[in-house]
Amino acid sequence: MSDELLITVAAVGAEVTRAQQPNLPLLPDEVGEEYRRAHDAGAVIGHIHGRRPDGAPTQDLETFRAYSTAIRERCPIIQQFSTGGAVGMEVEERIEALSLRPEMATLTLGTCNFGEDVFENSLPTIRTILERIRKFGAAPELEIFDDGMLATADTLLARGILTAPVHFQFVLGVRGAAAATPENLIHCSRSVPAGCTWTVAGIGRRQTAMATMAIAMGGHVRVGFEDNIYYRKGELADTNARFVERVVRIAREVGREPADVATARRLLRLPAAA
Ligand code: KMH
Ligand code: ZN
Repeated sequence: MSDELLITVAAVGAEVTRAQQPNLPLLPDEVGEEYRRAHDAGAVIGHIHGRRPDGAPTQDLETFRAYSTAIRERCPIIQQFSTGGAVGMEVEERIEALSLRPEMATLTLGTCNFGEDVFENSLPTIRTILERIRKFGAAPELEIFDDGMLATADTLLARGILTAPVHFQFVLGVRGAAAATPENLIHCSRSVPAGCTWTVAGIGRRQTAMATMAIAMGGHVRVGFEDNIYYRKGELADTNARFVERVVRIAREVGREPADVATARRLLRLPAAA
């Protein structure tokens, strides 16, 4: 188990609205400041979705260029572009910003219900996204929403389409996919091949409980408005950094320190200097 804790912040997301969370960053300067605050608090990976100024989700190249520049000007957080985008997006839209060569990009390994919608990731879609991720030199983060996606990870690793060690993200608590329970987190963590790293993103009010479990188990943590907007019951968080600060406090209580960016690159096997 690594003593260093990788903290990912998912500060924007594709679904949460300003009406639900008035502090949601949308414009490039707001996004840049939000990732800087989270990085100052201890986050080393920034999971990024695009939004238009009116809040509509977009994976548009120019939006990502503006976000990426605004973040880079302010802090060295490792940029991880979403390739999931929002439900219903065409795959080409989901991956067009990868030409900006982010250090990391997500790769969801299957289709699942997503609230009232369906998050579609057929095998041909997965292959298309993976090819584009490789073309532009990003490291994939395997997004696992349920057990079927773990099975797909096994298959792709066995066929050599994916190669270990690789980084997994367990997104637990989406309505229609695997629940954010201790049993599911243990099951997921036991499924990753030796040498791989893993992170959990607990959705909604399970965010802190899942993060606490992962810290104790030797895993890593994702927090942020994409997954949860409340600091505690009935109290909206004023910034994503609040979640990061809380995770850092919990981690230190059990002897784990937040990793810095250089350590994160080493743990994730990313090239040393971007
Ligand atoms: N917005 C979700 C439908 C990812 O970022 O790669 C998909 C998602 C996964 O957030
Ligand atoms: Zn996402």
